[in-house]
Amino acid sequence: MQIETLAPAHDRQGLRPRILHIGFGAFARAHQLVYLDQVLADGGDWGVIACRLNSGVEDLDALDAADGIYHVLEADDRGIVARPIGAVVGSVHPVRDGIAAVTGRIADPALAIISLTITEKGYALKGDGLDADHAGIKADLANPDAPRTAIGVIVAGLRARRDAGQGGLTVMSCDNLPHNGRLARAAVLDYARLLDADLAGWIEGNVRFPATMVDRIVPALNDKALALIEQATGRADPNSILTEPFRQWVIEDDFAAGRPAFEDAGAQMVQDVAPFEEMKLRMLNGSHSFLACLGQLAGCETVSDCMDDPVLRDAARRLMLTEQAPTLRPLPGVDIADYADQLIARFGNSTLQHRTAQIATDTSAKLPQRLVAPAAAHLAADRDWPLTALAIAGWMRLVRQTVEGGGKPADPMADRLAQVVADTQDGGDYVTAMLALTQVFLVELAADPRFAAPIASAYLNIVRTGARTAIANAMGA
Ligand code: NAI
Ligand code: CS2
Repeated sequence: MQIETLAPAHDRQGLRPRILHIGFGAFARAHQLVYLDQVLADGGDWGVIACRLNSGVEDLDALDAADGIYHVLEADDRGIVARPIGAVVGSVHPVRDGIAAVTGRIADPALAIISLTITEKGYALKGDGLDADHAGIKADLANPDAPRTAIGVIVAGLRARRDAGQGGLTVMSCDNLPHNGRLARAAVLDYARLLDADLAGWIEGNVRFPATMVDRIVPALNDKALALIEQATGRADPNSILTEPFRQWVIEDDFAAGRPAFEDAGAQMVQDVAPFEEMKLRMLNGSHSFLACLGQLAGCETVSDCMDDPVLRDAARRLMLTEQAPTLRPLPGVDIADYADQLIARFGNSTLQHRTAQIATDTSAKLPQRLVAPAAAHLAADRDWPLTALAIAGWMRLVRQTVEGGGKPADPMADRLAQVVADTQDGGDYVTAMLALTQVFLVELAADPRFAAPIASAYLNIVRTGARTAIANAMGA
């Protein structure tokens, strides 16, 4: 495979710790940091402190040892471009450095932005607000000076910042949640209110929470990608990462203390992110979850394997165009059929090796925005939604198969899911019990037979014929 390794885009003189990125995983390295690196080619002092909260001390040690520099490999079937990224100026980890090192970073007057990629479950949400029964949140509220959740850490840091007499800053969520700015704000404010009403007031007045739509497919690092990284850079570096050439970032222009000129690197700065977010979460992520669950049941290890199967490929495109697109607000300048074709082409990128099992991780936190909300829209409009029903049923089937096989679903609700399987006979009773999970399905929706019946029937079809035939039958109907 042809690999072109680029020279650094800028020298690193003058960078200061102005952004704290919490959740410095695969995606942040290949998305936000790439935009920033490109902005820095024109100057500026926007350095990043890479932060992880629980796992990942070794990765941060390796990053420090490399002076913050790593490579992003942009790959498609034609070749690879390896781009050095030099925006990181330091790292911090509460387990390695102590929590005061993290809150001290937030209190630093140089800091202007806390950006987040902490996964959907990292916000500890229930519905539109904080889940006050969340075990981690309860522990942090009992011991707020030694927080372990992201929300607890952010609020402890904001308290240190207020107490130090510093001004406000911006908390920018870059996770795949609908209205991610509003939800991050709700989680932070709900938590702060439970601790200290004055602090909550200070946060309301001084901290901005812009929404963002983020898009770039960045699979977890695997051995093949590591070998390509070594080939491109001479080092099997755990912080370097393989991704696709495509990237998109739509950002609500609402920052408290300045921001990099992200638009110079191609980001779209807008007043309302919601229509972009909805389009991406439903068209891309909805079909990703469809393929993750049903593709896995059909024996496909990766998304590109799914695209090699005409039944799955055609079904993904049909899901996008007939069951997701009709639920969206039109976006000026976006041709939805072109967008769908582009997604199918991106899914077919075989260099990425994007595992269906990885995407199926945490599905209980993904289904509501990706598939349940569109189904609710179809009910309201009296339209059919057979592929959406199959995707939801496919998740239920995968959970049952995993638990019955002696495994544990990789999901924040794993224990509850295992309990549902243990307590029910397979079939309609099981589907009913799954629909009663209020974290995933709104109570009134689950109680509506027009919602429950298609899912139960899709589930029984998957059990009877297997996932692939169930899809083929639904397509033929
Ligand atoms: P990753 O596994 O490489 O990194 C996840 C990061 O989140 C790690 O730093 C981990 O320590 C942290 N984290 C996990 N659970 C947490 C919790 N409960 N509280 C606080 N931090 C927690 O995953 P990756 O690929 O970086 O994805 C992270 C998120 O980025 C996704 O969940 C999604 O919301 C968003 N995203 C990912 C894309 C991708 O293709 N990988 C594309 C678009 C968005
Ligand atoms: C995927 C996303 O893991 C998942 O849930 O659907 O991470 C997907 O790769 C990105 O959103 C693409 O931008």
